[in-house]
Amino acid sequence: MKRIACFVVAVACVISAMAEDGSRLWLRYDKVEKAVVTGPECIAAEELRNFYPGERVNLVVDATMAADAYRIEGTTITARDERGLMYGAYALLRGETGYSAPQWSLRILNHWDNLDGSIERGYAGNSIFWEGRNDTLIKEYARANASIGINGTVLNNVNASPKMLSASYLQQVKEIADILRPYGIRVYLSVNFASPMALGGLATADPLDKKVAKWWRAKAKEIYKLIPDFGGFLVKANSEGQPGPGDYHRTHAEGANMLADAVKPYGGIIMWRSFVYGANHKGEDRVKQAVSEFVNDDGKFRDNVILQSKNGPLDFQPREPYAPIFDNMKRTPQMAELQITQEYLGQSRHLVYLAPMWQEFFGFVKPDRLVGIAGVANIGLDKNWCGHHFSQANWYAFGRLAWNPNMTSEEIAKEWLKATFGQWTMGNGQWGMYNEQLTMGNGQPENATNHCPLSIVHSSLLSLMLRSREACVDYMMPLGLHHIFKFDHHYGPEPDAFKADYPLEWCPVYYHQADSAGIGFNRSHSGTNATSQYAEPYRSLYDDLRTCPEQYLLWFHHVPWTYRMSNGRTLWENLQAHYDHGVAEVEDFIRIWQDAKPYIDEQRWQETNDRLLHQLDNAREWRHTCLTYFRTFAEPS
Ligand code: GCW
Repeated sequence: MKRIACFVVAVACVISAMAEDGSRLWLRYDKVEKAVVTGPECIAAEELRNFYPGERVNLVVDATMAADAYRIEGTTITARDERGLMYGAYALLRGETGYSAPQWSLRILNHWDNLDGSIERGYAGNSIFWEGRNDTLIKEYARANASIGINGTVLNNVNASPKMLSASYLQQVKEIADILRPYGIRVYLSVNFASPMALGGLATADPLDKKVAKWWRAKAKEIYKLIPDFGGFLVKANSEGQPGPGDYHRTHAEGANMLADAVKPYGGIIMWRSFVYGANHKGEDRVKQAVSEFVNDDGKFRDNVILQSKNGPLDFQPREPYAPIFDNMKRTPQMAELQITQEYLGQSRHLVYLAPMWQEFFGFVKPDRLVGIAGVANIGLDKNWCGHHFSQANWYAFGRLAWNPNMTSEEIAKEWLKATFGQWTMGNGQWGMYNEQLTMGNGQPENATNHCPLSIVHSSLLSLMLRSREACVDYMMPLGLHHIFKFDHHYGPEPDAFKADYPLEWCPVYYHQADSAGIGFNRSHSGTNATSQYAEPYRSLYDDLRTCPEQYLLWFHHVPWTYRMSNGRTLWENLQAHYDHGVAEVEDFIRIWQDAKPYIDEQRWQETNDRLLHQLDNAREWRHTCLTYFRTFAEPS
């Protein structure tokens, strides 16, 4: 009997060791409980005591160190306070040494989570914060964020419900803040500009109305009483139907400043979004509207207001040129908003590693021009947090780039792969430990009973990740095409879509402008002149068809189908070749994944494989739909 029980326990252990549902993210350390840790009792000490495989770690506090920075010498971590020690501890667990300090003090996730638990553009289940709130998960979330340096989170959708600021919800925010605080994460809220009316019963939300300002001051006081380290507000105003100061003929600066004054006494900030189009700009090229709308406000904002802008001037497309608002607001602190959730990049169904896209952006908008960085989160209640196992890499990469935007996509992907798939199952069910030296060199893993080419698996997965974003651009919208997605849900192609009762800026035909003469949106001086919003050298570079980088060609120019491109082939031939290449890439990704099968645990392999097969179907659909439609112009019968 006893023997049977032992056997059952042993089998259960093996099964649980094998069950890999992705819930442990990149934090898949095994408990070793070996190290003696000296220094203050804190998260760093706890993590190292549990997981550091060495014998001893010293934690040293040095008040002269910069905020959040750490130094690792041997097994001594030095930092200004417990938060810095915590970042240092996670770095030591990653195998880092030396000194490191973050680029920005604001490294913030934006959750588009609604109070009913749904998530706008969320593809990984419902919210961990609202309705189905799960405090155990929130703690794990805090730890995961801390491990990559994220130090702030906006808990609710920018399309904000006024209810967010009601006493009962603020109590919940306080409870969440209490869970996040030990991990160095501050809480922020998106606010609805008309809250004083919806919640406070006022007749107006005019920012220059004294009662309105007083209402916000009282609200700030109430919040800070509950949450003394509350970060501040994020505001989407006069955009896509949201209320704002424009409703009272007030400027964005007037609206933002009124809120800024309310949180100022407590050290709070206002992150004011520039994602505004439509209403005041009928007929103007949508990509020009943010600059038109905000340029007169430059220099008029309080010092605790930050303008938050998406990386591109349109809306998180697979590829956009950088947003020229970063060139135009010279006296206003700015933050960039990146989108981790893949709204327009295959959502949680496509494997698309986004770090290369973000780095492309930092190539134009240098990190030191920004005071912070925000990422629209891809996190939900799904077992694996992000829907797709590889979408975890985008959360990871956002955090790592928020800490150090000079890291390469490759470095980050290597780190992530090692941490996430670092324990490989052998084909025969045995486990092999990832070993950097062996896998990055040509050796074989020490304990492999079969010959396991880990280095090959590893480098092919790396290559898959690094090629995935360009592949997505190719099979969706190459050469500068943009926004030819299906209406509303933004998954799949609909290049012919036009609906008279929709704003023109939502219609694909408005963006590709295909006709018998050619394809593309003329934004040069002979078109909408959007190029004039760019600083040199980009203004001239983009304006001239001959110097415009081909990856932005159809973003800035309407180009004849027969136009000869740099490779000597016509635009139409090139367009087809890009779609073909995109599809071929996904076919290759599937081959790579098949080859990796023996070395990946079953569940994650299977779930990723199912998605890759779906991705291939969708890539083919993109190619077929777009080329069939464009052919009607390019090769009229
Ligand atoms: O990309 C668009 C999305 C909206 C989103 C909006 C925004 C939160 O389709 O769902 O709303 O951008 O960024 O405000």
